Amino acid sequence: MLVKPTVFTVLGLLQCYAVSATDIRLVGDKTPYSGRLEVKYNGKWGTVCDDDFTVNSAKVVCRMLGFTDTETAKYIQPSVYGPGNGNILLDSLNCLGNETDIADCSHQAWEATDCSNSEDIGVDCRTHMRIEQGSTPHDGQVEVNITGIWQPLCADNFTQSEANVICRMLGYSANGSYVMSARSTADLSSISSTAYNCTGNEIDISMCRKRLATCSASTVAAVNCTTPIRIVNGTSQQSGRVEVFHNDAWGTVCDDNFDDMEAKVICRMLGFGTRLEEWNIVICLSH
Ligand SMILES: [Ca+2]
Ligand SMILES: [Ca+2]
Repeated sequence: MLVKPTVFTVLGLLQCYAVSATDIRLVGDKTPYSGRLEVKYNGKWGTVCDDDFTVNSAKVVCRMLGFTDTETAKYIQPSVYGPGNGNILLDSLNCLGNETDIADCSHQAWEATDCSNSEDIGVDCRTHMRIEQGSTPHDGQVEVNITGIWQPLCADNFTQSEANVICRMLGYSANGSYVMSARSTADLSSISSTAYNCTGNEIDISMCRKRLATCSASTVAAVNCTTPIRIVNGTSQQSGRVEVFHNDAWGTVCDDNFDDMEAKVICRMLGFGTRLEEWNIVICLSH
């Protein structure tokens, strides 16, 4: 049977080729939001020189890493995250800001450089968030700063998933977060017009799906990021074995290195005063 050659021609024309993006990463900081910029070329990781590096190049880096609010992107002086020990792979990298890959930006030939590792550039991609007006430093109204102005986040469909992401961004365990709504005196125009739908695993709120918020001026998003903790099986409400809530279950705390300092923190979290401890049984004293 004859096969019409045009079929092959059409299939050939439709064939797509995957264009692979340049591999990049941020290294040398204790958070995943920032660090020394490293790039992979010919199978090896190396750094990027600070010559000609602007905020527009930082925006492209953050976009490549999945941060969508690139307005908050900034570059960080080389001294902050320290020098890398690999080769300097890019010099005079200079992006317009709208590129989707740094390889598309202007730069010297790969590996051609007159820089030293003391010029290795860093980038910070984090969205700026804070919690305000709470009853403790661990809870309060959620505020986001993308445009240079702090704006309360709308409580529109604000759930545990979004609270998890926000608590993690603030340096808390995501397991401790729960949702509250706060009554706010903020007027509607001061509230962020963006609402977020997160899965809960994102490292930054800008990685969540965004939509236009439907907002009431009196209700804004709020979180409590305190780690859930309790003491059980003691002789009173003020003593017992320490348990923390993690991954939807209560569990215990090992006594290794556990001393008065840890007990003091736990009693304070439970609203009690000073403490005593013996093994991992904590006894809190009333004020
Ligand atoms: Ca330089
Ligand atoms: Ca140079």
